[in-house]
Amino acid sequence: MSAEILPHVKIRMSKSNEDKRSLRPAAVRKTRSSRSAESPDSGLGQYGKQRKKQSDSALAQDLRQMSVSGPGDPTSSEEKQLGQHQNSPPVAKSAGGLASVVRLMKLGRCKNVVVVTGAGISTASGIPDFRSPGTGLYANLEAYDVPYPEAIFNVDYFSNDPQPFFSLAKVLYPGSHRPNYIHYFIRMLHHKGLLLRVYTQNIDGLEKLCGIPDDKLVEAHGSFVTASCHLCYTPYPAEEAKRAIMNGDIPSCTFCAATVKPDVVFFGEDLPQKYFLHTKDFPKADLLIIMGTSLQIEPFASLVNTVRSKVPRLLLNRHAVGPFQRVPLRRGDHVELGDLENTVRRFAEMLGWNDDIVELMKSLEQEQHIPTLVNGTSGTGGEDESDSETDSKCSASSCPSN
Ligand code: CNA
Repeated sequence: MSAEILPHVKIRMSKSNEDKRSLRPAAVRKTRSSRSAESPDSGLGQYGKQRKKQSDSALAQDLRQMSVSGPGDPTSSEEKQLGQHQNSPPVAKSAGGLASVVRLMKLGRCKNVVVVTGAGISTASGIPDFRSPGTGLYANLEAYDVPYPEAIFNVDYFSNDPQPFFSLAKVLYPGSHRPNYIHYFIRMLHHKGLLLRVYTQNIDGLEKLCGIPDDKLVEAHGSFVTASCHLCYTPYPAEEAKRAIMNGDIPSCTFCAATVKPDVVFFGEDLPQKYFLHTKDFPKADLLIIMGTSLQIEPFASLVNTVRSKVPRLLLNRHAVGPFQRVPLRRGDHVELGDLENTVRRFAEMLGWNDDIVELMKSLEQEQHIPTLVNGTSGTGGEDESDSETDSKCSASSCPSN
């Protein structure tokens, strides 16, 4: 299937011309087949040098730990079933899978971890993804009365008829779903001082809700936290927009009377400015973890090709996607297929983090530190502060083996 393009390369009308000029050059549209999207660093890079220095015995140990992960060698019959996606091409064999990545993390070689996520990390919270056969939103769109699935996130379609999106928004609005183990695993990466940034395509706000601070999070496809006119971009109180949408009303702009929508990014709209942090983060990353995404939406999907060429990339998903469908895999690529929550639990157990994550989940849920996102009085402010303090006390090299 070809990748969909979210052409978020224009700057919103409300932004100044200066902004337009400063952002446009960074927003080169990329495709998965584009060579320019491949790693900018063809040299060894920091990670490459470290690998070169690795002793023969360490390498031999790496080799002994190698396992083939994926549908060909599932850990359970359930995962076997889940791993065999209808249209999956032959899956490249992953040398090492989780074990190799865990080993690198325990050796302290992954101190700038970038995480890329999609709707698959939130299915365990009860939010359907787009493309999972049977359960995904695209397979269940009769209720929304749209001519084709993407219409629901098409800004021109919305302009003409906002109702399909507003019906879906009622399901997706933050408030009725809780972060799950996978979100807390990412938060634990931050807590251990290893998270450079998480780039999510999700609009459910669950990363924020589990306490990942704003400065560690890029919500590339926007969120429900703010709202504005879809035509003139005049800001509109998010809480009022939510109230109207939940009541079946259509919020309209106080300036031009066009329909207001939450600031989730539609096809044909711009990505938030924060997205462009990727130009610094990906070349700096020493480990890329990709979770729960079909890597179908551009330009986001091509981000995974912009880490340095020797940097390990770990795909955790139900089936191989994007560059992980290639046979053979790029050296340093690892794939672990199966149910994401099970895989991430296993990952955490191998790192020795499971108890910490369970404890963190319990304390946050019990202490009701779940902030209200829409009214802008997010409780993450206080939490962020304490979490950042924790980070500064936590030496990145010593934490992973804790
Ligand atoms: P997608 O295209 O639906 O892909 C999801 C991927 O996750 C697929 O490859 C699935 O196989 C995989 N997956 C789903 N559940 C599991 C699981 N339990 N274990 C392992 N793998 C699993 O969604 P993408 O995120 O790739 O597409 C990007 C879209 C989806 C963004 O624009 C989002 O705004 C949009 N979206 C977001 C949400 C949300 O915020 N929770 C929900 C639905 C759609």
